[in-house]
Amino acid sequence: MSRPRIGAAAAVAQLSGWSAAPDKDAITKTFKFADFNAAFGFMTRVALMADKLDHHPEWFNVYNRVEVLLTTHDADGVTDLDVALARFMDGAAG
Ligand code: H2B
Repeated sequence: MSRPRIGAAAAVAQLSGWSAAPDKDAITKTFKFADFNAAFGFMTRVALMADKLDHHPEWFNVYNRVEVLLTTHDADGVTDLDVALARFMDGAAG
């Protein structure tokens, strides 16, 4: 059972620093940290929560930068689960 799709525009309106992705219904944000240790600590905290929610990010890390894209594959677009994970990420980034 997939959740209802709310769409990227509705999601970014509830968040800060997140944008609608250009080519699919998804939201994106780039997080910057002091160094790789801080970036990977963030990714570790997020990974544990993502697995608990059974909702996983698409992301790319180079050194202190983590580029994140959130969408719900089952719904083929953005749902409230993406908003929940985005909020958790914002909190985990400090
Ligand atoms: N993550 C995301 N972002 N979207 C999904 O639809 C999704 C997921 N589905 N993680 C989950 C896993 C599903 O594939 C498993 C079988 O529950």
